[in-house]
Amino acid sequence: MKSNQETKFKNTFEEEVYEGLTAFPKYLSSKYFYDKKGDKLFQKIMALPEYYLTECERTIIEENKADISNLFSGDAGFDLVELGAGDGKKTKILLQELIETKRDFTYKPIDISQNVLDELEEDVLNRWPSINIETEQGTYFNILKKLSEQHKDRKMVIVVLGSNIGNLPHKYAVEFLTTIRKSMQPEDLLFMGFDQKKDPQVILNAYNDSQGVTEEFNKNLLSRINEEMNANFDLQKFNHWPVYDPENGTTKSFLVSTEDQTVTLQNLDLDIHFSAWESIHTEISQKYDDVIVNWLAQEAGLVVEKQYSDPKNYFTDYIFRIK
Ligand code: AVI
Repeated sequence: MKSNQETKFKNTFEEEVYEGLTAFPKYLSSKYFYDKKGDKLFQKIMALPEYYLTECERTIIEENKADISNLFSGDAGFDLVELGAGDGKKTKILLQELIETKRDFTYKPIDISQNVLDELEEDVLNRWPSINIETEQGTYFNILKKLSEQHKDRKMVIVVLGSNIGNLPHKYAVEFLTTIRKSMQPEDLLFMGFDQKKDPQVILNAYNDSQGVTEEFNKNLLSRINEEMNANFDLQKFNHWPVYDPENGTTKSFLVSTEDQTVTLQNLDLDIHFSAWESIHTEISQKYDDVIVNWLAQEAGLVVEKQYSDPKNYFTDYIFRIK
């Protein structure tokens, strides 16, 4: 392997790719799945029959929207802060309910992508021209920091849908929840989705769909490196390989090199050697049960106030308060 210690990185993507591919075992962060093409592929995944998470959470929200909006609203007005809003499909069920029942609220969707926010804002305003909507572009961390520094005279309800927390190992999940807790006051609520432990085959199918969209989603990371770092990954020479460990509830996705090969990343002045069947770990998608969620909450200074599950108990949305 050739490496140049003096390499200057153009951005954290380059730096993290360098770190991950020169480590043993090799890894890459799933946060880099989401460029324009990755966003589109993820939308496609969410519509797949095998990717049950979306439909389960939609059912939960649809069936409990009256109860949830009562809990959110209380007696006064509130800010509905959605982290990682995306296209807001599931949230719109709640927005409809809140508007029909004439609640006083401001919808504050937050996303890393300004493009996503612009489309969401346009759609929401088309549906409900009188809604109060304030979009904010940024990372969760920066926005939460800002929220915790603001003086708030209004109740805040933070919403994180889709089991996004599952892409973090427990240590970082606790850090994430702790950061959220620090931005909350006693009357504030956190509404968050957690995908549950279930038949391992159902989970494996969700991450190894029959149309190969999840494979393309994982391999898009290699395409991005090819394009952005002038590299020559041959996508055909890597197999997408998800595994699920029912003991700890962790799904891990790998890209496995099908042969002995060397890949060059010209912009990083780096040659990476892969032995035949060597892996790159790309993502974790953690699955939970009530014990784990209560433990995470406890570690972060939160308590579960209420929870809602779909009829098959595949997915649960929990409402947390500060302890
Ligand atoms: C965004 N996140 C919760 C998804 C998940 O289920 O881990 C990303 C994903 N990866 C493969 N399919 C979907």
